[in-house]
Amino acid sequence: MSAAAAVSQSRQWDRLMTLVRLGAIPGDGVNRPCLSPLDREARRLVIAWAQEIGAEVSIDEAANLFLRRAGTDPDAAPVLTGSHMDSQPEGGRFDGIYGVIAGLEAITALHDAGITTRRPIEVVAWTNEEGGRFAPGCMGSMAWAGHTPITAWADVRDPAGITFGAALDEHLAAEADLPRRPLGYRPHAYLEAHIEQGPVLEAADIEIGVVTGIQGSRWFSVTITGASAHAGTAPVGTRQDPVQDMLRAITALNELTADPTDTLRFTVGRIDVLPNTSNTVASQVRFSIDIRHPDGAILRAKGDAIASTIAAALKTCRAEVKEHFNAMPVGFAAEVVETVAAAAAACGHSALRLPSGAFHDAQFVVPLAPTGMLFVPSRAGISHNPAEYTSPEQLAAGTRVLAESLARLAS
Ligand code: HGY
Ligand code: MN
Ligand code: MN
Repeated sequence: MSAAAAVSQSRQWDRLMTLVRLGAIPGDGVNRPCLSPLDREARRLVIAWAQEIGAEVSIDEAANLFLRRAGTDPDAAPVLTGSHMDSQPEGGRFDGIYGVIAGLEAITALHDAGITTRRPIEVVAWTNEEGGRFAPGCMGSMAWAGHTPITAWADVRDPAGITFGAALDEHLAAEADLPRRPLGYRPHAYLEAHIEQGPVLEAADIEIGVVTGIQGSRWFSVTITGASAHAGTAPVGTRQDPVQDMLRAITALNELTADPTDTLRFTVGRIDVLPNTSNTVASQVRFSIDIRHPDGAILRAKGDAIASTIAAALKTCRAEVKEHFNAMPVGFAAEVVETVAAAAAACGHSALRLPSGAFHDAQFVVPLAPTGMLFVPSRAGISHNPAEYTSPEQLAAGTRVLAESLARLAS
């Protein structure tokens, strides 16, 4: 039996639906923050499933979780697959977790089919890909890849004021029973399965996305400081109102990032106002900027113009702009891209090559090893939303192609 044939659609779906209960929110969504008790409960479930097939479990100092299936050559560089288990605050049931469960299902299928591979295969669950609780995202993969030390984010606070450093220490203490491994290594190859989170595959009625690369993303946080005042007595003409200046800044940024081809993506997704009461002119406003483009030169030019554009737009307040995420566009390795394309053909699934609009941990593995991704369709292209949906059949098709690809890369 081939690895693909041994993939169990029902086992995979049942496991995904079991994990949905950990952080379930109305509308079939999930809110499972990284390094939370819910995250730890979900990891314990995945660890137990991995131990059923004798996989070795370990974590590193960034709390990245690894499930290792031995190969015949223990010294061979492993093939790495996986994704993330943390979700957006109003996330869906499949973003991230599908790639971890698909990786687990792939090594379980190899186990069930009695297939040995020369190389070990490791499934990873990266810490804090989303950046929803602690910004920025991809902290686990950036630390693992040597891109940024994990200590760089120790003082980043979540909305409740808890620091990333404290949350990580608490998490590592709770998982002190798990073997610890050093941070980082060079895998033979990395292949991540993920939902597309966009409309392309569904619109083309295609089963598998052969991902060619990931567009670039830059995140900034903007703090505009004014002076709080009484909403009734303070004349508008004398106010230093950061909310009004924020509107001027965002209007100017909309002009800076206007793109008739709708390729450049500019998003303000988070706004915090202080003191946030209806009858006090705000003292301070903080808002997020997420800007993306597949062309590195354009992303650099537009991102580098953000601070000056804001400064020119303000009337009465001052602004501080900080960049805290900078992931330039990456192209995936032909060796992995072609392996996925060949595996999809071998499994009899239609395939389409496309770039990724969402960023992924794979972006940071690219400098270390031949890297690629495969996508399964998202209904109506919806993601980062409880309505996110991919069918059991579509998920199983992706996992069959993943299992076949891993078997080829690991032999
Ligand atoms: O934001 C992203 O692109 C990813 O889904 N976290
Ligand atoms: Mn994701
Ligand atoms: Mn996401």
